[in-house]
Amino acid sequence: MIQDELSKALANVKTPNDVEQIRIRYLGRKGIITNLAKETDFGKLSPEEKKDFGQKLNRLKNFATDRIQEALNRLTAQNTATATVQTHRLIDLTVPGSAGSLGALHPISMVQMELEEIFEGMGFTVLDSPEAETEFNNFESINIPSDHPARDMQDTFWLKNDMVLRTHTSSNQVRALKRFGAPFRGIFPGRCFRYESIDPSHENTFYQCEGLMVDRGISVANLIGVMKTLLSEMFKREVKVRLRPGFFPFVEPGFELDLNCLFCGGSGCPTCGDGWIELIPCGLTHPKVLEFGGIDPREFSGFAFGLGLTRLAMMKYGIRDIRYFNSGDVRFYEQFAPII
Ligand code: FA5
Repeated sequence: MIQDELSKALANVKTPNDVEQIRIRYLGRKGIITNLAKETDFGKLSPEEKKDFGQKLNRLKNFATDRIQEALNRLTAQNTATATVQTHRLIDLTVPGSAGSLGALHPISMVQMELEEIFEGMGFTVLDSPEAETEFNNFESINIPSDHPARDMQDTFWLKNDMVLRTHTSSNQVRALKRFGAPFRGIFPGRCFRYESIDPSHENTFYQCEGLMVDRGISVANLIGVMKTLLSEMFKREVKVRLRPGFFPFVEPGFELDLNCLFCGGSGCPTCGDGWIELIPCGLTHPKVLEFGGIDPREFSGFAFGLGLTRLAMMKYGIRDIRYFNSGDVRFYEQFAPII
């Protein structure tokens, strides 16, 4: 029986191509069912027999067409189910999802942004500045000629083109005065470099934030007022500071503003040594610096400070060793990532 043979053949198909081969074998131009009509001598049949043969042939064609379509449907359903099972094998929906990594700002960037906001609130402009400097800007313009002993305290990296990696952000004082004139109020945060023995509070690459204010009648009272505002806003609490004389060729008088160590409360520890962290050297701008900047020191006076930004970040976040900042240790940085 053609029906039985067809059904048997379709039961074993594995792919749509197998089904197509069977379709061609039975219903194709020279297929078994198609040939039935061709091989029959209709002339010898009575009208009744013709009608009967035609109906049987049609039923057979419909049977074959339906079974073939069913076989195709079955294969498609099987393929979809297999694909679904495979996908589910790859994606285990019961495993908790892994949170995307957002990254975090470096603690120095966070402190710098906070500083900028505080100073902007006091009317200071924030200025960007180059890390590779001329010897003139880094030393001479701020009253440190080549034979001055202060140069020994700030040994640095010299470039082949006679530029230096700046040792401090004070290198911007005269540049800013020349460009903006007086009155002036600005800060220059940035990276500095020194040929330094590294220990818990000294790095060869660290950040400072310079501040400069020049106007008529500026005195030490203005300097202290600005420093107090800065520290109370930064630490959001009372902190103990001390002001002691300090020498810098570009200020007169000069001071060291030290912060009472927040780790040991002033008793002394590996981070601070004697209970105080040297944080903000400062003073009234030396008349020579004003002159280098094209400002008349008889009309204007000013103050400047060079805040140790990296050390401020240490105090703010309780980081006991400065070497973490440049360590590249992700575990350190991750602690500053927002919790999601
Ligand atoms: C200066 O660099 C002066 N230019 C600061 C200044 C500016 C004085 C304006 C007066 C007026 P000093 O070398 O002390 O000064 O450095 C300033 C601050 O930078 C220090 O108090 C300290 O907090 C930080 N600092 C200096 N050297 C290092 C270092 N190797 N590692 C980390 N922080 C440092």
